[in-house]
Amino acid sequence: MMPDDQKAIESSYEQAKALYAKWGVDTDQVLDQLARIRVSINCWQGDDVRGFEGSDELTGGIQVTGNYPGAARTPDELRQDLAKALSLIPGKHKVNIHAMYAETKGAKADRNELKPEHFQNWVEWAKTLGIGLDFNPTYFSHPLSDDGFTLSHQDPKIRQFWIEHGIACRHIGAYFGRELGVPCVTNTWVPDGYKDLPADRLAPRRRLMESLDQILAADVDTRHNIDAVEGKLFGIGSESYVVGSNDFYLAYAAKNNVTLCLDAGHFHPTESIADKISAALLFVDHLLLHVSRPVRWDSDHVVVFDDELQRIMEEIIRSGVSDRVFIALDFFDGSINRIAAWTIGTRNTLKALLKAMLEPTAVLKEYEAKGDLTSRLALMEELKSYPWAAVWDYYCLRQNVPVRDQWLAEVKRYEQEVLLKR
Ligand code: RNT
Ligand code: ZN
Repeated sequence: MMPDDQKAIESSYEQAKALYAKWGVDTDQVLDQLARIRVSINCWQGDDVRGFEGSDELTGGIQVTGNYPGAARTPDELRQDLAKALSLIPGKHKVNIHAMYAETKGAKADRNELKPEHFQNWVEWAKTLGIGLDFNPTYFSHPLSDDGFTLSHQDPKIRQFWIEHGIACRHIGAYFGRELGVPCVTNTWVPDGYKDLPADRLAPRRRLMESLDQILAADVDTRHNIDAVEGKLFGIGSESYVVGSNDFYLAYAAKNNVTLCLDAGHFHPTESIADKISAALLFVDHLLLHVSRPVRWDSDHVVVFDDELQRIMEEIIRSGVSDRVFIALDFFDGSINRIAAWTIGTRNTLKALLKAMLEPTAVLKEYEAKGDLTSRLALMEELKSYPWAAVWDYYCLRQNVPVRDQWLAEVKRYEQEVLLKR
């Protein structure tokens, strides 16, 4: 960056700082607060949810479309791509991996036999970058999930296989947390459900509950591993009935003191997960968010800077619960450069967090308490055009990552030099 550009960014920041200070917001403090938040970046955007097991079929009712060149084919390629994206994103974050990204070095280890050692390369890599790792058991893209049921399967042998997988994954999560000094969130999502109308909605749900009970009964250090459960409305092939619905998991999480995961794409189109945060947090200790973007259905588009994203981040900040909400990304788009996808989605998430942190929430709450709803709306609307972007640019500068769209040239260069040669 030219010294002149740098000066311009700094002087715009000083002006913004003075404007926010009038409302009692200290922008320097806000940037320190933002730097402490880790966003969990989903590794599966880098290879279209393929994993390293050699399977080329993605099942479980989720889908990636697009055939952009350069998808990572090996663990080293995926980590190289992730490191590139991380270098374009301000702050220290986490990478979210799935059990299907195990490295068994040619040895046969089925999902129920996975061990911490199969993820040693991920841990070594995370240590060199100073990042954390999150984890997910993989209950899809496997022969024993082919008929659409896993933890709620009516065959006790198949259920047992998946219960063992769930337990193995909690131990791996604890290994991540212990090794990296950042607790690992291990998130359970199962695809179980029916395409058409079930005659019995109750029995599969009872079996899912009992399987989860068995998985959670295994003794795993909760200082290092945090268990989360993720519900869903429908998937491809489970349009009529999903065993693990939101109601099921909300009740399960509250009763069993586990973290509830809310995925932005797993609700009816007009429902917002932003409104669910304050309700759920009265009954569960922690939430995990899968920040995603549904377009007409649970399409998992790259997160853009839209109203929904801003509402979610505002809710976290206004409720003062940033230490109780784990923010993870969940999107997979194979139609654009995958490193750009990570960079766009993560930078947008951080921008929305920053914008929310810059809000003089105390003032808005005071207007509200006094019944001055006119001032509440007036200030909320004026704040939308406050110079929060100048604060963002300064943050990128200070964190030594490209300012504004300068990251794109870096991604294009990497595409030429690395991705197109694959
Ligand atoms: C599926 C869930 C789940 C997956 C990942 C790959 O609908 O959102 O979180 O996207 O586990
Ligand atoms: Zn999700």
